[in-house]
Order: sequence, then C-alpha cells, then structure tokens
Amino acid sequence: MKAIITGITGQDGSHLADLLLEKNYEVIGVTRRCSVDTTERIKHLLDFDRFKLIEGDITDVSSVINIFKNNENVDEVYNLAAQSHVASSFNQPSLTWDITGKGCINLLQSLVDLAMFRVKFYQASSSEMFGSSYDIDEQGRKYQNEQTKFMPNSPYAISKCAAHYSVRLFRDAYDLHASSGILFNHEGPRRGENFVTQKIVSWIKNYKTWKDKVCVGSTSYNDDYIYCDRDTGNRFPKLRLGNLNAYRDWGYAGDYVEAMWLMLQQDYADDYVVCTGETHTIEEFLEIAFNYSGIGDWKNYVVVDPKFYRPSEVDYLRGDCSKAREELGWKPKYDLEGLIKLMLDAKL
Ligand code: NAP
Ligand code: G4F
Repeated sequence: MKAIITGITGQDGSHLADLLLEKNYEVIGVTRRCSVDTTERIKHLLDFDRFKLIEGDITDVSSVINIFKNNENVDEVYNLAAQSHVASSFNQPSLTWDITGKGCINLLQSLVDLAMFRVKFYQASSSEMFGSSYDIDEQGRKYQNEQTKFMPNSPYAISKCAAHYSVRLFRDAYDLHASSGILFNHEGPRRGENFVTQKIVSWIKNYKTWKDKVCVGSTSYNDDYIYCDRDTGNRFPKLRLGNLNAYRDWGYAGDYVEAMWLMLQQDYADDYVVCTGETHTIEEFLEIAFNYSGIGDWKNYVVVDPKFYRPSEVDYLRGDCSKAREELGWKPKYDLEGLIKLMLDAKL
C-alpha cells in the first residue's frame, strides 16, 4: 500500500507516518519550502527506505497535480495540511482560507481531473466547525456528534466547513471514497508549542529547570514574576494565558491517527466524530498539570492576559463518538490525566 500525507511535518502527520510504516505502507510526505528545517517530528523516519519526502504546497494546483502525476499508483491520500491555529486565523484569514479551505478543494479536484477515482481520501475536519452549536443528551449534558449543525465562528472553522462540505460533494458527485474525520482536540509530546496544552507543559518544564538549577531557595511573587529569595534580581516570568474557562474534549494524537486509517479501510466513505466524550476547562488542565509536576497551586503562577483572548471563542466542546466506536471499532486509550502525564513525562 502507498499513501501520500500532506502536513507530514505536523503533529498528526508524524504520528500517521509512524502508524502507516508500521503497517508496511510506502509513505510519501509533502513538505513545503521553508527557510528553516521543519522535519523535527519526522527526524526518526528520514533514513527509512519506505519513507520519502517531496516538495509541494496544497495552495498551488500545479504542485498538487505534479505530486499526483508522479504517484499515480497511490492508494490513500491523507490531507492533514492546514493553517491550524485558530487564533492566528483571525490575523491571517485569507491565507487560512487558501490553505485550510481551498487547499482541500485543490486536492479533490486534481484527483478528479486526473481520473484517480480509486484513491481513498481522508480530510482532517475539526470540532471547531461546531462553534457555538451543541445538542443535549438524556442527562442534560451538551455534546456534538455527526448530526449536530455547524456554527463556525473563526476564519479557521469556516475554511474547515468549506473543505468538509467539499468532501461530501466530491463523494456524492464523483463517487470518490472521501471521508472526513471530525476530530476533537488531540495533543501529545509532538504538539505545537503555541497550543494551550503544550504551552502549559513547556512553561512547567522551563520553570522547574529554573527552580532546580538557578533558584534552590524559596520563592516570592509579584503580579508578573516569580522571584528567587537568594538573589532578588533573579526572576522567572509567570505563565501568561487567555481564556481559562473554555471546555475542550482533549485526547491523545497517537490514538486519533488510528481512527483516520480505519476510516479509509471501510467499504463506504463517511464522516466520523473522533473524541473522548469527556470535557474539561483550561483551569482543570492547569490543576492536574501543576499537581502532577509538584509545583503547587497554579493560581500563584498564572496571569490572565487579554492579549490571548480571541475575537470570538468556542466555549464548549464535548464529542459523542458512538458512530466511530460502533462502525470503526475505535476507542480512545488516553483520558486527560493520562495525556497530561504523557506530555509532562516526555517534556521533563
Ligand atoms: P499542525 O501540527 O499545525 O500541522 C499542520 C501541517 O500542515 C504542517 O505540516 C504544515 O507544514 C502543513 N502545511 C501548512 N500549510 C501548508 C501548505 N500550504 N501546503 C502544505 N502543507 C502545509 O497540525 P496538526 O495538529 O498536526 O493537525 C493536522 C490536521 O488536523 C490539520 O488540518 C488541523 O487543522 C486538523 N485538526 C487538528 C486537531 C488537533 O487538535 N490537533 C483537531 C481537529 C483537526 P509546516 O511544518 O511547513 O508548517
Ligand atoms: O489549544 P488551542 O489553541 O486549541 P483550539 O483553539 O481549541 O484549536 C485546536 O483544536 C481544534 C479542534 O477543536 C483544531 F481544529 C485546531 O486546529 C487546533 O488544533 O486553544 C484551546 C483553548 C481555547 O479556548 C483558547 O482560547 O485554550 C484557550 N487558551 C487560553 N489561553 C489559549 C491560551 N489558547 C492558546 N493557544 N494560547 C493561550 O495562551
């Protein structure tokens, strides 16, 4: 089996490549030109003979067509490429649209134009598409599943909705085996540094290093810094975050790429929610992470900085992945506590 992965240098791309190589696939990863090396997450794969990188950018149709023409025997295409940061999408809405929305259409239309109808296609859809929308279960708890309507409220989510609907259209109109995974937040040691979970974990690591190596005595605080009592000039900046009250359904990325692969092994293409079914606030994440790392009460170390607020927030995400459990036989292996321990242990 041969697969193309766009977004190979990202968190999910690297995990998916690991999984497919384990399954004996030949994997072609698409990387875009960059002035610095972006292969940190796939370093361990670079010398592998069934793993190849090719240059390409999904916003450039000619580049996409070249990739497919040179790999006409490909069996599966996983589109994981995106401008994936929600807050950044408010600063770069057109670019986000070009990559996250139109990029997917470029891939789908190229498959059709080249008559590559036997290729199975996976699209990385997102729980962000639900925005402020939810349904209510028998216990009165909010949730989102495949039937919940989309109410996107960021340029990122709007772009993802366009891509998601395009996948449905190409499935219906051209009979393409094209599936979308509506994935809720998933994290892990390879998560980008500017997503909230990794930002917290990285701060803990840096603070512990400072505390253990530089400040062996006791500490005191002001609004912005933690001071070392042995040398008042020695200080460490507090962790600056935005909205701490949003709820997220956080799972482990390594689990979620398995659901992507399972979707493409089905006889019929479809859309599937992938999640844990549990939801927690950023405050709860902080509570568990600070307790586990032994630092103490997170409230002494965190500053709420409006700079990190978004023009529009998604307040509540909790998925119901009954369909993925029943039809794909998939279930998550990590809960939030397990995920935080995994991330902290890897970092520390
Ligand atoms: P990520 O770490 O931000 O990776 C994004 C990848 O897309 C990177 O490899 C990036 O390359 C690549 N890329 C960006 N623009 C490109 C372009 N124009 N052409 C080709 N490649 C381009 O994201 P992730 O967390 O792995 O997520 C993977 C996918 O799942 C994304 O589509 C994301 O929107 C979606 N998703 C993620 C989550 C989550 O919680 N992680 C949840 C739902 C959906 P560079 O390294 O060069 O920047
Ligand atoms: O970690 P986040 O930036 O992830 P967000 O916005 O939920 O998006 C992630 O999950 C989506 C799936 O639902 C993906 F589609 C998307 O690509 C991405 O992977 O923020 C999580 C929450 C937000 O409510 C945000 O306002 O944390 C809040 N937050 C509070 N302080 C912060 C910060 N987020 C970031 N990035 N940085 C902060 O300082």
